[in-house]
Amino acid sequence: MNREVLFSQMKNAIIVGDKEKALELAELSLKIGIDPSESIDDGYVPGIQEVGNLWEKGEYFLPELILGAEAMKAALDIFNPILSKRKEKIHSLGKVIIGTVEGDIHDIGKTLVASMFTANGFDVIDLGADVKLNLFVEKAEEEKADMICMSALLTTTMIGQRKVIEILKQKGLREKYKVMVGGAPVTKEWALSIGADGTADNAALAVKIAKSFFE
Ligand code: B1M
Repeated sequence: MNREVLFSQMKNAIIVGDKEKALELAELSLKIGIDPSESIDDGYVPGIQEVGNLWEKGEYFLPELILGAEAMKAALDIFNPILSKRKEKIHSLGKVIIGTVEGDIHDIGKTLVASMFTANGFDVIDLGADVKLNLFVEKAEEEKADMICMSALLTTTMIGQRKVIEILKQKGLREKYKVMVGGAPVTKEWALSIGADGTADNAALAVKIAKSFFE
């Protein structure tokens, strides 16, 4: 099958929330040798973005949003282990604590970023979604991490990123860790205003920036 057709079918599977189809196409793409990153970036992500657009226009409601997300997760569950296994280096580039902040259950982008970090030689501790703000700091201390990464997809939860940086400052730990923030509503201006070390609007850029911190 032509790859453009395949990507468009992937996109459509997410838009209509067809989990079986999303899975089937993910497996097919691997069988015919398409790189998982391409399928994610050119097929599945445009699909979930369109779901978001339709929801914003009032054409989709919560059930459609959930079906789209479940189809997306089913495909990513096939790709994420493959991305994670592509370790570029034997020695770890650094230890990363990552999670989506408290009050926010969006975890698709965060999981993608975590897989890309792993693939590129970082040790990753993924705390999941809806992570208590103190836990980012506690785990970083406990695990002797190098970097704290926080994802937020809601304008109402972005504030959690700032609070974690404040907690670090209160405890005199701010200089001990690099802090990266991300998620669809996060801008460079926001990252700068809260005193984060960096932000990225996609997983590949997140890796590039993280590498620049430690290399
Ligand atoms: Co929600 N949702 N959602 N949702 N959802 C958004 C975010 C929204 C923009 C939709 C819209 O209105 N267009 C909107 C937020 C509006 C706002 O705050 N301004 C919204 C809303 C309102 C909600 C609810 C409140 C709906 C409700 O219940 N009434 C609710 C929130 C519940 C909660 O969290 N408390 C809700 C729920 C859900 C679902 C559960 C149905 C599902 C999430 C399932 C899941 O994640 N397990 C869902 C989904 C799927 C979306 C959209 C459609 C897609 C998000 C996604 O997965 N994108 C989203 C619309 C959109 O974003 N256009 C939307 C794909 C993913 C690969 O991209 O996460 O941006 P993203 O990650 C990227 C980059 O941002 C970056 O790299 C990733 C990969 O390239 N990145 C980082 C991410 N984290 C990073 C961290 C880094 C660096 C880079 O360093 C630390």
